[in-house]
Amino acid sequence: MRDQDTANAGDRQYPHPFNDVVALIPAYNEAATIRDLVERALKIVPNVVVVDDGSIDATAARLKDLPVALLRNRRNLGKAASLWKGFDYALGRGARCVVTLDGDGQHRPEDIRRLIAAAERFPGSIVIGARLHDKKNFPVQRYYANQFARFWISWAAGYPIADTQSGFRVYPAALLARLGRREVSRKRFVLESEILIAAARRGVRSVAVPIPGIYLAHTRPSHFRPVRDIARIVVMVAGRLLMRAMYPSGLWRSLTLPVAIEVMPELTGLSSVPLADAVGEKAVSPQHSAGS
Ligand SMILES: Nc1nc2c(ncn2[C@@H]2O[C@H](COP(=O)(O)OP(=O)(O)OP(=O)(O)O)[C@@H](O)[C@H]2O)c(=O)[nH]1
Ligand SMILES: [Mg+2]
Repeated sequence: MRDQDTANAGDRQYPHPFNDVVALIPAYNEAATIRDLVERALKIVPNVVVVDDGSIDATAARLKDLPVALLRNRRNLGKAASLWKGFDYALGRGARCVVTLDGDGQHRPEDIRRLIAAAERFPGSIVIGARLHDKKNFPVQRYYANQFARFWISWAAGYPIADTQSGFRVYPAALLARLGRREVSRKRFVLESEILIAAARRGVRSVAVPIPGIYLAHTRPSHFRPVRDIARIVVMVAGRLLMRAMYPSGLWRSLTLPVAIEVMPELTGLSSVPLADAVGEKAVSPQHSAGS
C-alpha cells in the first residue's frame, strides 16, 4: 500500500508480500505492552494501525517515532467502535485483508504469518487464532465462559467455530465492506460475535489456526466480566435465533460438523490430534464450501 513497503533482494526491490495487509490493534490503556507489540508486528507487516481508544495512560506516547498509523478516539468508545475506525481506514487504503490483534500482549505478532498463510489457502474465509485447545493456560471461569459463548454463536452461525471470542483474526476486506450496519453494530461489545454470524449468513465461514492461550499474571487487570459479557452475547444470539425460528438446522450442524482447524504442520510442528481432542470435536483440514 505504501511505496516504501518493499523488501530488498540484491539490487532489486520487490513489493513486500504483506503490502496489502493491515494489522489493526485497538488499544485502551495498553502502555505496558503496546510498544513491544507494535515493534514485533512491524517486523511482519509493514502497515500497522493502532486505534488509541481514549486511553488515559501513555499508550499513544509509547508509539512515538514508530512508523505506524495512530488513530485516536477522543474519548473511550469501546473495542467495537475502535475496530470499525481501523476497518474504515484499511478499506479506504485498499487493503486486501485486515489482521486484528489485541494490544495487551495476548496475541503474538509472530503468529500473523500463520494466520495469513491460512487466509491465502482459504481465500474469502475469516481466519481465527483459536486458543481453546490450550485449556491449562486459561483461568477456569474464562475457559468455560468461552466454551459457553462458542456453543451459542456456533448455533446461530450454523457451523462449529473453534473459538468465537478470540480477537486475533484475519478478515477479508471484501467481507468487511459488505457488512451492513443493520447486520453488525458499530458500537456494541458483541461486534466480533455478530460478524461471525452475519458472515455465515453470506456463506463466509471461519477457519481456525491454533495459537497459545496467554494469560500473564503481571499484566493489567482484566476487563472481562463473565456474567455481564456472556449475558450480552446470549441476548444477541437469542434475538438472531428467534428471527430464524430457533434455527434447528444450525444447531444440528454446529453439533455434528467437524470444526475447521488449519494446523499447518509445516509451520507449527504440531499434529492435529491434541487440538481435535481439546476442542472436543473432530478436527479436519477445512475443505468447507461457502454456505453449505
Ligand atoms: N475492554 C476494553 N478493551 C478495549 C476498549 N477499547 C479498545 N480495547 C482493546 O480491545 C482489546 C481487547 O480487550 P481486552 O480487555 O483485553 O479483552 P479480552 O482479551 O477479551 O479480555 P482479557 O482476557 O481480560 O484480556 C485490547 O487490545 C484493548 O486494549 C475498551 O473500551 N474496553
Ligand atoms: Mg485481552
